[in-house]
Amino acid sequence: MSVEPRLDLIALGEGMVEFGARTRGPLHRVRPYDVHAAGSELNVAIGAARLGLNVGWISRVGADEFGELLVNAARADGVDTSRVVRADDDPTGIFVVQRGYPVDGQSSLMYYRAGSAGSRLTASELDAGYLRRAEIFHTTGISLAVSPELAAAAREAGAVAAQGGARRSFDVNYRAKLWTSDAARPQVEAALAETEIAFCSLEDARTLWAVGDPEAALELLASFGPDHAVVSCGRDGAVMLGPDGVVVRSAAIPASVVDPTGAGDAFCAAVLTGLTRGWPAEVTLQRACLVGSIVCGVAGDNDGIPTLDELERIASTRWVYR
Ligand code: KDG
Repeated sequence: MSVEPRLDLIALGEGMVEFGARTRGPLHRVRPYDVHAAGSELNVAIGAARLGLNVGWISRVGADEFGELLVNAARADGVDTSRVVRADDDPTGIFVVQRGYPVDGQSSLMYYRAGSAGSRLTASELDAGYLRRAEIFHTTGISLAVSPELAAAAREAGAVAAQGGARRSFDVNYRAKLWTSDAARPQVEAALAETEIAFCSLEDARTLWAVGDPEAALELLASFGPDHAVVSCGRDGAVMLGPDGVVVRSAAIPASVVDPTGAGDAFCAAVLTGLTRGWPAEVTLQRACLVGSIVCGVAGDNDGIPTLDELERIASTRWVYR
């Protein structure tokens, strides 16, 4: 009997097609759009695969053109999509990005995902044998927020993957358009209690727990249970706490922001790659900040994520990390 190989990472969550406004301004005046594959967990899967990990993505997409687009995008980077369910009756979700308006340098997202195929993934559609092959299982607060079915599927998948020996990775990824902070807090805390590697932006820590100091946010995250905690602080870089109790810091790499959406996912993919490949903690965090900054400068959630070779080349030409 052949034993299926382990996967470095399995990410679970809804993929979405992004319509990113090409021009700044209110969407009712925007005409041209760029179309990209997106969705937080899919971004992480694509990013980690591009950086060299062996990755699977679990999701549900419509049996429609946009479902095809997402699956093709994942496959193009070598992500295994064999456990992506095709739904005949539900459409693939989309979102539209308004850029640089009303606040310069910021984007806002409009979701068209109610009743989408991805929001209707159920625990009964999971392949337990596949999940047990994961070294790391990753999901985010978005999956908890989108629908009760998807939240239950994400929790069940994490539990099964952990039985198979996976470390569970969870990014808080609070989205105010999906739920309130009061609704999110208890569910996010419960997820963190069942997580080994936790990610949170300082902005989300502020929103959910009124914590605005990076190291206090790290401690808070770790207090829920994870042995690895990472807090991204935008233009102020990032901090990471490892199982050895050592806190590592990295400055942000200045970027001229074209599209910040997806930068947090790219950052997360790079941290998970560093942890998997045994990079030193400082290198892991610096590379993750660099990847996040590169992604901010490129349109699309994951289009700017470099391959490992590209990343090393870029790192060696930027004076900060020479
Ligand atoms: O992190 C990027 C995501 O916000 C984007 O891809 C859309 O998945 C998405 C969401 O639910 O916000």
